[in-house]
Amino acid sequence: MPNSDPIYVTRPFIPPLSEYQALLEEVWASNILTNNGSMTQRLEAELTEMLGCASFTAVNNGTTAIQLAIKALELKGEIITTPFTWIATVGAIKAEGCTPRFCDIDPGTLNIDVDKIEALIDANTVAIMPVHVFGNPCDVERIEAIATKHKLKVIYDAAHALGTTFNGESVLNAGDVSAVSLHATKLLNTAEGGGCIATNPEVRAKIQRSRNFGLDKKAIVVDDGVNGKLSELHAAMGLAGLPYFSDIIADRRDKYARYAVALGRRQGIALQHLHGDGCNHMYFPIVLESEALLLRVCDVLNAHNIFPRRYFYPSLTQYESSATGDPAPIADDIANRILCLPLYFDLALEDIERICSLIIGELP
Ligand code: T4K
Repeated sequence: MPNSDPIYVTRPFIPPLSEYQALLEEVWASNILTNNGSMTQRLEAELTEMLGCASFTAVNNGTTAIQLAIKALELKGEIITTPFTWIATVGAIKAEGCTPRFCDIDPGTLNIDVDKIEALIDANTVAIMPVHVFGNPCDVERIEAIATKHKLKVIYDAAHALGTTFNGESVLNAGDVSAVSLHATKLLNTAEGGGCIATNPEVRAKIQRSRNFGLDKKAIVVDDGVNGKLSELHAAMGLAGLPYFSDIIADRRDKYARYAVALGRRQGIALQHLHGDGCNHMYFPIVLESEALLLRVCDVLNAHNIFPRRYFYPSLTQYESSATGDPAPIADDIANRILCLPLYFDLALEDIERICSLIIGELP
């Protein structure tokens, strides 16, 4: 049945309450509420196996995951990222005492423009932090080649990329560390949460210590740390959602395709160019030919109780607190014209049809 309630850009996937309750009963019986209890350890083990990634260290959110990655790699200096991202990317870099530098994006994939990275590398550069924007995998092979050539670390802001693959493998295995988000709006959620995937066991061990104040197994402070732990209640939420993850991904792929068939090849709309076939279809962005058209589309959708979101608007070059002085005209332009349409598990197919018809009615 078409939905008469407001339709937002997303809705969390919420597992059946009885399945969450069964896990909470185990938590109650154990008396362990946090500090790397059995729920957290199970979530880490099951995610590692399900995703086929090198490891998974659960933390309290995706922003902390980026900060812990920077800490573990002991970075001090400039980190090249893009301004077409959530403010958390830049906030985490700055919180760790590093300096963000902006590379422009590719107008098709919306990811970092790999051809423009080397021009930004100088003696102060310590790392590259590309973002898998909307779950679309970056060109990880070319980024690795540049990092190796210039002896730089790579941290992927993989907040959107849980379940994304590249060349048949989890994209989370690329780079030195990938930082994911398990926020309520993500494909698998722990309400708030995140995780670090590190391929090197020493880096992984450092992240595990740093999320717990930098303490080692004897409770001696051996690393720079924070409180980045995931609670058992949050971990249980993730465990309750895990059995549904493959259904969620399949549902996204189907709904994404329906949007793409209806809106692709229309005058006035461009779709994100997917890199390979491993995108998890976390969001459905459309790039409209002008901001005026975007505002008209928003008005008509809002009038029908439908609320898409302007992710990521504005470009982070536009905020005084995040601007780096590096120009990024493509990111600035795209940020003004991009709109993420509603896409989530409970979204009715009739609503997708309705959203597409309303948009098509506004096109030139
Ligand atoms: N890097 C990137 C590239 C990121 O996109 C993010 C976060 C991060 C790093 C940092 O990860 P975390 O530290 O957050 O784990 C949301 C999320 O809060 C944020 O996680 C996400 N990216 C960002 C792109 O979007 P808002 O402010 O847009 O969320 P909000 O509350 O407006 O929610 C959007 C819609 O979802 C609402 O209109 C209704 C629906 N909703 C939301 C929540 C939270 C629900 O139905 N239920 C809910 O519980 O930031």
